[in-house]
Amino acid sequence: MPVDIPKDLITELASAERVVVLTGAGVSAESGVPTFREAHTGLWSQYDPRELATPQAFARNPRLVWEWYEWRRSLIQNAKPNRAHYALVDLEQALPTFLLVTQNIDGLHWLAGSRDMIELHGNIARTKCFEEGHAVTWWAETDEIPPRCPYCGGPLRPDVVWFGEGISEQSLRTATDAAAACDLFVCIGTSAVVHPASQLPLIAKRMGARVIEINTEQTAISVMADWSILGKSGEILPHLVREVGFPTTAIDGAAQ
Ligand code: BV8
Repeated sequence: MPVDIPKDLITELASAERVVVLTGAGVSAESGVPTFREAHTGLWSQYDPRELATPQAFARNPRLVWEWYEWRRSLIQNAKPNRAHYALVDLEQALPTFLLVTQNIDGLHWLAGSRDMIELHGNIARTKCFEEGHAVTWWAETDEIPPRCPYCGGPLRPDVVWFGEGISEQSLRTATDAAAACDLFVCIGTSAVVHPASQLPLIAKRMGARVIEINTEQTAISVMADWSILGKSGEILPHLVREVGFPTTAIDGAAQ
């Protein structure tokens, strides 16, 4: 599908000094990872994901929540980064100052080669204990679900930020400071409803940055964005990198 990108957007990105990108589940959709709201299809369709992704749900039924994350891990383990992920690696290499803030827990940005990045909501591949927060990379084989922490015996849980849990102060401070200091903020594949991530484009705008949105639908921030480009990030981003004239090393490398 031809991608129509306004010329003034291309000029803005080519001359940008400090760029912050916020990604959501839409960036991983073309890798076959269901968006958060789709992550309750099949046997999980009877549950509201926002009801499962909470400490209360885990305390009430640790087995159910652990198995939901095992199911989501199984969906992610064969997923590969798509052209949107690689285009963001090329942008990171080309721009003077760049920070990627992702709400995604699937690790695909890191896998594609992004390094100046913050995983605001954690990472589903990491496990910690529910009681003391010990990072746990190994536990004894057991039939017990969830398994237990080898240090304190508490139940294990995924190392992600649940609803009602605070984001790491350092990550949030870094993301907020970068949003306040950037001259261009790009929102990609997010419905922009989850706090505090959804505040970042508003902070950038308030501090004078221009805002670009790339999404397959209108969202809560479309009205405040300077450019709202409708379409798939896996199509738009590689085209945008080429239109700006930046090297497409990561995009081309992935194509081989
Ligand atoms: C906190 C990890 C305080 C778990 C997630 C103020 C007002 C209202 C509510 C609140 C508020 N402050 C706090 C809250 C509560 C809550 C919240 O925001 N609730 C929402 C529902 C209103 N926030 C919190 O609880 C946060 N914590 O504030 O703590 C605090 C402080 C100190 C001490 C204690 C407490 C924590 C929020 C983190 C929650 N964890 N993930 C897991 O994944 O299992 S969030 C989870 O949902 C995902 O990670 C994801 O980030 C989010 C869904 O958002 P999106 O990524 O945008 O995905 P979505 O499916 O919605 O949209 C996808 C978009 O992509 C769509 O627009 C679609 O059109 C588009 N798309 C699809 N395909 C493509 C595409 N676009 C481009 N190309 C494509 N191909």
